[in-house]
Order: sequence, then C-alpha cells, then structure tokens
Amino acid sequence: MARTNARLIRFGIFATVLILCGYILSRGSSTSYAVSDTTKSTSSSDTTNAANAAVTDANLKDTSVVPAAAGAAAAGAAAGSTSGKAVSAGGKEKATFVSLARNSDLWELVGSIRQVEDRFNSKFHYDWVFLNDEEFNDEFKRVTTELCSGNTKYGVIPHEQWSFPSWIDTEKAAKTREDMREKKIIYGDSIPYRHMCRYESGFFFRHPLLDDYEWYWRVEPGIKIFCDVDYDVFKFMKDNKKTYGFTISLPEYKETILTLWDETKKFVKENPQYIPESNMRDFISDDGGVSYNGCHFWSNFEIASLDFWRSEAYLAYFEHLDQAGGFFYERWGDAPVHSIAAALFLPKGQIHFFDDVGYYHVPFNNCPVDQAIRSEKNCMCNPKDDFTFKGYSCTSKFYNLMNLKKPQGWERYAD
Ligand SMILES: Nc1nc2c(ncn2[C@@H]2O[C@H](COP(=O)(O)OP(=O)(O)O)[C@@H](O)[C@H]2O)c(=O)[nH]1
Ligand SMILES: [Mg+2]
Repeated sequence: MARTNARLIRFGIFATVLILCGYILSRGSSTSYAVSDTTKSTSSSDTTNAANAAVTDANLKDTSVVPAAAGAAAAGAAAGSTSGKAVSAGGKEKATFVSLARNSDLWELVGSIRQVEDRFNSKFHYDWVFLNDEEFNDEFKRVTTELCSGNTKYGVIPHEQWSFPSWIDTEKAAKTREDMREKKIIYGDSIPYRHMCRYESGFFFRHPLLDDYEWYWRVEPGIKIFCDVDYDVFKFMKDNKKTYGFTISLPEYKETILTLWDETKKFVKENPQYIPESNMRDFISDDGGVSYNGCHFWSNFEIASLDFWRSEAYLAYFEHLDQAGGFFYERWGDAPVHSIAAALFLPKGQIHFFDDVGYYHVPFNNCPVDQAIRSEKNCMCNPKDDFTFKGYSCTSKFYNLMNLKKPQGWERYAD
C-alpha cells in the first residue's frame, strides 16, 4: 500500500513537471513578434530576421517588464489559450493600431503606447503596425514589442509613396515652401511633413501589413489617453455601423489649403454618385457647399474603417487631389482630406465622436466634462481644459447636426 502511494506521488510530481514544461514552452513560442515584411518594402529580410531573433529573447517581457502583459497572459490562459497575446474572450475584430513614426520618435511613442495599453489594449491585445519611410532599428523594434500586448509588425514605406510624383513641378513646390517659410506657416517649409500628409491621406491603408485588417486606431508620439476604455472600440464601431471616429475637431489654417475646396467641388461635380443624399456636408460648409469652413476631425487620433479609405469613392477622390498637386504646391493635411471625404461620402450617422476616451495631442485636450463619465472611467484630466465646447472647436457643430444631447453643464466649459 505504502509502495503504491509512493509510486502515485512520484507519478504526480512527474506529471506536474511535464505540464509546467509544456506551459512554459508554449508561452515562450508565442511571444516572438510577427515581422511581416512587405513585398514592395525596401527592408531586407536579413535585417528583419536578425531583429526578430533579438526580440524573441524578450520572452521574459510577459511577466517581468510589463505588468499589463502579464495580465494579458493570465487572461489568455483563462480563455483556454496557450498564448498571452492576441486572445480575448468573445472574439476580436480584424483591427490594429497603426503608428507612422521615425526611429527618433521612439521615446515619445513609448509614452503613447504605454497609455493605450494601460487604458485599453491590455484587455484586448490588438496588434500594432509601425510604418516608417526607412528601416526601423533594432532598438525601436525591441522596445515597442516589449510594450505591446498584441503582435507587432514593422513596415517600410515604398519609395514612390514618399517622394515627389513625376507630375509635380519641384521648382514650383520649392517656391511654395519658401513663401510659407516667410509667412511662418507651421511646417510650411517642410518636405517630409508633406510626404507624411500625402502618405496618411492616400497610402497607409494600402500597406500590405494592413491587408489583414478592417479597422485601425491611429496613435501618434506624445499623446495621452486620460480615461479607461473598457469596451472594445472596434466592436463598438462595427455593431453601431460607424465608419469614422474622432475626439477633437477644429478649423484648418486656411493658407495651407487654398484650393482644396475648389478641387473637391470639381471632383464632386464629376462624380455626384459618391455623395449620399443625407451626409455631413454642413459640418464642413456653412453656406451649403459654396465654401469650406475649415472644420476637420483631428487625424492624429482616428478609430476608423480601413475599407472606407479603400473604397472606390475615396480612392478616386485621393487620385484627383494627388494629380492636382496640392500636397506639394500648398500643404494639404491628411486631416482635412480625410474629414472632407468622411463628411461628403458617408451617409449621415456613420461618424462617431468618442466623448469618453479622454485624449491629448499638443496643444488640445479632450477631457469628458460629464462627471459621471469621469468617475466611471477613472479619467485623470481637468474638465476645464476640455476643448470640445470651446469657441474654436467644431465639435459643438457636430453635436447640433447630429442632434446629440450635450453633457449637463457643458456651458461652464465653453470658454
Ligand atoms: N517615418 C516618418 N514619420 C513621420 C515623419 N514626419 C512625421 N512623422 C509621423 O507622422 C505623424 C505626424 O507627425 P507629427 O510630427 O506628430 O505632426 P503634427 O502632429 O501635425 O505636429 C507622427 O506619427 C510622426 O511620428 C517622417 O519624416 N518620417
Ligand atoms: Mg503629432
């Protein structure tokens, strides 16, 4: 009897060790990040693989470096998965974060990722796609991969999408930059800023690394998230038939978009089929479409459908604008371009104002002025700083056009 017990105990210990080993191995293999290189990208697979190997070593991250990721691993295990990443009960949407960044943006971006993870993604583990006009270095890949609780992917932008198109007169473009420099227009003399705006307007959603996704949340360096986001924002968008989500809106500097509206009107005249009868034109025009009031959704934050940008209407619109040359002869931003398209091509009701996220990008804050939201979501911002209902914001107009009820006491935060 005693001998049988001893045998049973030995067997029990052996079995426990085996299960433990299996668990450790399965977690170890799941934490290497997916570096999918792009067919068009100029990045060499050698570099990517070397970096991949370097970061695979960072398996310890799940438990030691990032507390949120340890929570993620626990959630994954609870859901019956072997991976601490990319798992959530109830199913996930085909969605990803996307950040366009330079290697030098790393430490500013680290703060953004940390906050997005702590407030939202540690519960959902969505992937994160990083795009750059040159190769990301190993440090960038290692540090960001350690922070993200979903898979991370790094892509290089094809040269033809980050350079002057053949039809652009570069002397004329240089003249504009010089004029804007004299007028001290922000980024007015910058070439890379123009490539960035053109890329965000017309190309990011075509990057092969985004092919697998239907939704994205754009995250920039140096932003803040003030409140807990305890629901799946992508699922929210889908379930509520939303296409484009924003947190802050304001008017664009007129000097940077002198002919954008004229070009838009030309496009609409040639393509009336893309404009649904009920749309949000009155958000961007105060005179029935004669002129643009400059209002735009601030695109450094976007939670939106990739398929909208991939639609025939938007691709044709971008092509028209690109041929017109205003990304270089003026300084058209991706924010007014996206916003005009969303306001004109989407049926009314598909644009969503996220009043509960709490967001900062220099120099504006979205801080929920509704005390109930701030308490429930643990917001860490001062509602007095909220920009939503201030005179310069366009979001009041959005509320009015959508017949939305403004939060109680909003007037107190209007100036
Ligand atoms: N790879 C790359 N990213 C850039 C470049 N310029 C800007 N970005 C990124 O594009 C986004 C917007 O740039 P930012 O400097 O924040 O512009 P702002 O928000 O309009 O002041 C950010 O995510 C930047 O990291 C560039 O030259 N190369
Ligand atoms: Mg920015």
